[in-house]
Amino acid sequence: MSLDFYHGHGSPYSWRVWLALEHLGIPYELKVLSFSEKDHLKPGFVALNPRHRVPTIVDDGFVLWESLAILEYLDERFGGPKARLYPGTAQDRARIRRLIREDEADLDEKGLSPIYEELYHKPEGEAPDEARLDAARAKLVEELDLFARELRGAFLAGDAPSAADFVLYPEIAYVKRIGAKKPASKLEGILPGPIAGWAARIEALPYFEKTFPPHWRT
Ligand SMILES: N[C@@H](CCC(=O)N[C@@H](CS)C(=O)NCC(=O)O)C(=O)O
Repeated sequence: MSLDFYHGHGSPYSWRVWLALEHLGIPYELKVLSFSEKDHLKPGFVALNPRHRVPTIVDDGFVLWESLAILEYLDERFGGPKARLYPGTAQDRARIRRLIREDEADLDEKGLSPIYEELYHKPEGEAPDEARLDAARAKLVEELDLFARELRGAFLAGDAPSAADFVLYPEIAYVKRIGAKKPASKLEGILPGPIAGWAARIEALPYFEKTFPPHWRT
């Protein structure tokens, strides 16, 4: 029986799980929920996940949400000698979890999210808070530099992508998109060379294209 994967295009949390499913070669059925149609609030989905969030998976009747719990579950259940999300020794795996925590708590929460909020979530007619934008941009630059120094070969944990790469990539895709769409963000060209090169390697993965949010192509 294949695994059901409930996804929303543009959700960074869901995108990380999609990349992981592909990397591990797990057969799955993609179920795309439309946020604009409020599919996530419809009774069928809320009955599955009372927190009405993507990603959510159903594996042989077992329902799981929270992207990081899903990544660890997929690795334990389906990871093997050909592909792992948390490869290596206990120390290697602990480092991957540290990078993921830093991505969420530092790069995202203190860098990217405040920029996103200022530029996309302000009430109509309210100008972005420039001081907050500047502080968040400076934090993002600092974080990108720290992550650039965490590369270990082609990817963050060696020559194959890991859970840390799949968690970081959607954030970097947002940096690129906001930079291109909102000049006021001053994010265009902000990626340090090693991170730009790493992002290009993720984008060259054979399964990457199908995971790219279709509404971002315009
Ligand atoms: N911590 C959760 C966050 C998931 C999340 O916030 N998903 C958003 C999309 S980016 C969502 O489904 N929101 C719909 C809602 O909250 O009703 C995870 O890592 O999976």
